[in-house]
Amino acid sequence: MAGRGRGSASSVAALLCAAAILVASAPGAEAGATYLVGDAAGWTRNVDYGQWLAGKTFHAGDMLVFKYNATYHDVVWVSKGGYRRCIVSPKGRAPVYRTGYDAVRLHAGTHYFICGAPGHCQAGMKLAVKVY
Ligand SMILES: *[C@@H]1O[C@H](CO)[C@@H](O)[C@H](O)[C@H]1NC(C)=O
Ligand SMILES: [Cu+2]
Repeated sequence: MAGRGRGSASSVAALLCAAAILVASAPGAEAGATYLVGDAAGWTRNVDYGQWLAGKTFHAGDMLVFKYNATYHDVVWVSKGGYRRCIVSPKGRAPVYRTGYDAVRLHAGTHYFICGAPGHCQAGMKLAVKVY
């Protein structure tokens, strides 16, 4: 009985220890770089975001900031298919940002963003970011 008690106590200690390690690593994970999408042009039509991406390497924890006029634009985090076909998919489920100044924290993988306003994605408002 006493042994079992000590066993569960040390399990709790191990959990607390693991939690402490997670908390300790969190500040490092947040210390990523911040990128203003499109630099001075911001998030708008007729910008070559492929060119903006050239030479940049993104890491988990980095942040993208989309700056735009919210009267005309928004930011929709879509699937690969949504990006390729310029459609918001899956319908109604993709995160949509529309404040005009949206910061998005990136995790590892490839992430796809488009503007949801009619015709804007086709006019170049699309961004595919590979994150390491
Ligand atoms: C957005 O565009 C509208 C209409 O052209 C303009 O009145 C407004 O000042 C713009 N907002 C920003 C933040 O530029
Ligand atoms: Cu737009």
